[in-house]
Amino acid sequence: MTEAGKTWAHHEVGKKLSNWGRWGDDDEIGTLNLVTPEKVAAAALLARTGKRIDLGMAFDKNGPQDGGFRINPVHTMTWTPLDTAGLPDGMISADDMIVMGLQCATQWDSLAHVGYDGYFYNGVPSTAVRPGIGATKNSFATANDHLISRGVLLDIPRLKGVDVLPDSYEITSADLNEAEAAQGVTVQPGDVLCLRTGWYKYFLDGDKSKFGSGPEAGPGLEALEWFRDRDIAALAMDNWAFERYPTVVEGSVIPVHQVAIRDIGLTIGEMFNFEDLAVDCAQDGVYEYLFTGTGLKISYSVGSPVTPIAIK
Ligand code: UVW
Repeated sequence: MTEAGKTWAHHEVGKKLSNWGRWGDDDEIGTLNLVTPEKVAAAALLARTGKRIDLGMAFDKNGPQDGGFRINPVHTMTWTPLDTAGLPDGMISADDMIVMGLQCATQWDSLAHVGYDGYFYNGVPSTAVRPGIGATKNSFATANDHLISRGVLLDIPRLKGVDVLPDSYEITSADLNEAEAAQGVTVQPGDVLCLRTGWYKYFLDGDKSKFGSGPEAGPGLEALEWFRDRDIAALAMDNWAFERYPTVVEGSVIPVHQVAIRDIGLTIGEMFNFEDLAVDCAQDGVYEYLFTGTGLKISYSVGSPVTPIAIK
């Protein structure tokens, strides 16, 4: 499409890679349709030893947010044993609540999170995401039971022999092919691809500014065709912006988000922790596992916090 006569490169890529209509005109979950019952049953067989590796952040005041419109979780005790003191049978209990941005830490973006030209995935108009209500279409609540599948880690810094990819490094389809060959694994339809940049190290080191702003490594527009061709169900990243940042697409801010979410219908994840998983996979040479990351069924939400787990 054009704006004041301008053709946007990423809109053209979006047209080519579009999945609109592929699973019906009313579909709201896009590539998560590729997580079939057969896929889940096969993925379950990858849990061979029961070893669990946590891929998520803690949801607490020490989260990655450093100002701006998203806040770290505010956890409050609404009821403690002090409130139940003196009950005749000695019972004690506790309750709590949390206030947080759904996008504030390890998270999924739903297909109502980002679009362009007035539309979200599958032709859902921008008006479907309403002030005071939320996403009346493409909400995360429709998606979350599909986020159990075969997980595959592609470790790009390991391929390149570094701890963390350089600032603004663009992960290409050639990198993805080389990582598969080096690791002896093939990404298959319906997989949740876990793509490591090493960026999470900055968060672990306490450098929130480096982790959450400025030039960042990630995939660019070119890699989107690879994700579409391989028919992955979801793509989780260990960085903050998901994509190579800043983009080289002139005049755009997050074009890879726009095409991935709006056109391909790809559920994307951010701020996943792949550090322990990367060490474990390098040790045992096994880069596939049962991935669980269902998130929260929050009605009308445009995303969800998640505590994803890899089970080997
Ligand atoms: C935006 O900031 C719009 O997106 P994300 O949180 O997915 O990076």
